[in-house]
Amino acid sequence: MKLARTKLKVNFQLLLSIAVIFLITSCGNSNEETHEEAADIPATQEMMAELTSPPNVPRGVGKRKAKKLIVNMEILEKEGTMTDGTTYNYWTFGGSVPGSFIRTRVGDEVEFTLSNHPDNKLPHNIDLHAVTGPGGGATSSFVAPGHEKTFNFKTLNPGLYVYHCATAPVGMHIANGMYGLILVEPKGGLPKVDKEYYIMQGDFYTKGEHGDPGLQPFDMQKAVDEDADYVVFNGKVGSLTGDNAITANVGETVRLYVGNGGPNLTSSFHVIGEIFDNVMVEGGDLINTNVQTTSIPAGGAAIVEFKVDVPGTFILVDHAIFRAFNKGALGMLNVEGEENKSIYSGVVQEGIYQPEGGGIQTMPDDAKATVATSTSEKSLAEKMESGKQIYMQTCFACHQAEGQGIPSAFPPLANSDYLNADVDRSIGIILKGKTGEITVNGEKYNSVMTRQAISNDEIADVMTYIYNSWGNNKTNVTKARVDKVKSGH
Ligand code: HEC
Ligand SMILES: [Cu+2]
Repeated sequence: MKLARTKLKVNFQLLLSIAVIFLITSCGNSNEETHEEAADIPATQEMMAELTSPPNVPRGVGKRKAKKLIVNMEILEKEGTMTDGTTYNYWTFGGSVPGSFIRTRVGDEVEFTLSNHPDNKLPHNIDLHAVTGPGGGATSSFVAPGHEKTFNFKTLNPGLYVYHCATAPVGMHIANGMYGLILVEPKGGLPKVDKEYYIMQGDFYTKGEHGDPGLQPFDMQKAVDEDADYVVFNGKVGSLTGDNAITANVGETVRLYVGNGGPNLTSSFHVIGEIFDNVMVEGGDLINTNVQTTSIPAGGAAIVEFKVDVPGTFILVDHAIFRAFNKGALGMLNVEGEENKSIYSGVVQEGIYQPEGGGIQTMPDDAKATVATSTSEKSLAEKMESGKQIYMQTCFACHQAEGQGIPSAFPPLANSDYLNADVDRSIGIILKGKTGEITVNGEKYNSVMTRQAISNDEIADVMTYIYNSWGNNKTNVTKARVDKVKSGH
């Protein structure tokens, strides 16, 4: 460890002395000068950004000049595995949780295009903490399914930054996986290391308990209460264990880009059996050395570096330790190579954390499937129950928890004269979508609701739920009625 530290320190010292020379030669307020300098760096040539999914990171910027960097990011809403037997509807930047890693250098002019796949159900946007500008780009990137938007920004401050969706309800978009990291390297790049990896923690809130089987819908109340069912690295339990473990060889230097998407919990990031030689605290310029556990706030990041001196399995955890062993925040770094008895003489207790370590917990088997089943004879109570779940999964993001909608964007379903006036017309809206001007409770709306990809049975349940909530006319919508509207007679 000593060796690496000296080597890295030399590099950092070099960087420091360059910075000092720069400060001496420039005059006035140091921060602003640096800033203006960055703003004035020309970015002439164009270059496509390499984007990677976790735990991989793109090649470093090295000595390259600032460029016009083209970033094409696609939003995909897709079902994925949370843990064995449990799936979740993730909303993603680039198809992974966390989203694609973006690597830039100071002075790059980023041309960012955000595309929202036509099969998606919701509008989204992006707020990059590396952006100097309103909403970090959010105001310029709000994009509906089947559309794309482009905006430009210049990277002024080096560091490791979180990006995330900032579309209402923001907490829900983040809780569903809409976050990732963007690295802005200083001029000349970060010092060279042997291995680099991308890890991001996130907390998830599901209707069922941890380990309950089936497709688990998002649970708004648990999210508000910060009562996480899953706390994981890279979007799911086991993303960094077993065959998915990250690797290094004895003697190599390792750099981890660690972010925390939240939405709620602060990470106490720790690697069992290692000491971080360097931590770039909060992803900024401050370097702390010889760190055991580093605190990473929601919406924050840190860069940690260490040299691996002995072989074995090193466990990455959130040291708020029930999260690691009971909620999934556990990963593995497998190090291969020669033993070094002078550093570690004892039995290498590889696998000691295994029994719990997989993060795959066997839970009491009283879990009830939460997926709507299609029985023909459902009671009103059953339909209300199932309909509420579908509503919270599919309609809630736009029409809001109490059906109140969002003024001038999404019409209310609560006490809606439009809804109550014509049941078949409303069923048709779910089946086929709706565009063009409508008037709901005296307010005009002229927007787009995309066709909702749910079964006729689910439409019957969700409409029954809506009609029997919030002061509506109490219609019990049957599947037969939905079938009839669909077939057009
Ligand atoms: C992506 C956002 C979005 C989602 C998701 C969404 N809607 Fe809508 N909905 C809208 C918009 C926008 C309109 C108004 C369309 C227009 O202006 O023509 C609308 C209109 C409606 C209307 C008619 C107007 C009213 O207020 O009575 C109903 C009924 C409705 N939606 C029901 C649903 C149901 C049920 C779901 C879930 C299965 C759902 N919507 C999901 C955006 C959405
Ligand atoms: Cu979003």
